[in-house]
Amino acid sequence: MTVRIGMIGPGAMGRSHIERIRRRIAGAEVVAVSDLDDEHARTVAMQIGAAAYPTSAELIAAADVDAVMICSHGPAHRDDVVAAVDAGKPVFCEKPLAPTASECLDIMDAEQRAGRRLVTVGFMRRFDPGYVQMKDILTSGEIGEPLIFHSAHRNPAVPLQYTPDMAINDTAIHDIDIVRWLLAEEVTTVRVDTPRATRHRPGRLQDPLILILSTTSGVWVDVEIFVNNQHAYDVQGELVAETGTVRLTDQQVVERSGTAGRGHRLAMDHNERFAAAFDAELQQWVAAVAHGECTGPSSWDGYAAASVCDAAVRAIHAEAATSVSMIERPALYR
Ligand code: ISE
Repeated sequence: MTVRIGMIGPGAMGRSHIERIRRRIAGAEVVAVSDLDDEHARTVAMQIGAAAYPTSAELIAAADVDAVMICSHGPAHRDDVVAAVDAGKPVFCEKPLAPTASECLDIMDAEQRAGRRLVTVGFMRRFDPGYVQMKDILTSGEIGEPLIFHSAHRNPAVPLQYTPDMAINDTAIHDIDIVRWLLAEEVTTVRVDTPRATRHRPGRLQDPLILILSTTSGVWVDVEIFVNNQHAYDVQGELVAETGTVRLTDQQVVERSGTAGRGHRLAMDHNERFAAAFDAELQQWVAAVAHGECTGPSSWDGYAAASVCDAAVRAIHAEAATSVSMIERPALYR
């Protein structure tokens, strides 16, 4: 079976997913697109031989759309995810599931009304071979209990429309999710520290930021968010456990020698750094949809990450450690 996908919001991320589906993902094709910018939707549709719909509601209702991918900006996610769930269609929603935990609750309510999981959230790091190996080593028990996790998330630059809250809701959310997934426990408190700001930040953005998280069992996590480092997309992670540590390496497979010395190049964006992870997450989603199943990060994961983000945004303004408040996990997500 070929899964016929309708994509809402084919911006930069959406278009890279379209390329991926056309070139590397088996069993799927994008048959419909819609965008707030109607002309953009028509242009993309023409390029890939899909239908353009003037509204997301019409795309979701289209009889030849089996499943929906939502790649629009975060604030637009909730209504479209809920509409797709109400229509009984599987949804792949790019992160964040929604910018606030309360919007994520609306999505979980829709799934509970439907009586089944239909939503998969695009937390692609869970599919990265480095993080997967780190989790395998931890769960094997070989290095004992986890104690500390150091994370760094660096971007070369961000656009002018990147707002201060996006450093949390759009960037740090990846580190928050990977910590929950790796340690299989929830984050309970968040503090946000603000080091000296780089002169290369646009406007009044606070950059870099340091998040200090602690988890249910007391694991201590530091996350450096630095989104204007001017040189590379650089994601670092080091897990410190009782009898060993596991650290991500850079993903390059060759080193080059020349007049400047010996070394490897660094990735410049998330598509390059996490190419294998994006392929794996989409292939798994397509295969699950084809079998009438729902796998991958759930709405609960989207909600839990958003709850930590809400607390982090409060922590910046309160200049103090803040507790994460979450509802009890509904049975559907246990
Ligand atoms: C972007 O939306 C991503 O998801 C990238 O992985 C992240 O590094 C970047 O900061 C975000 O804006």
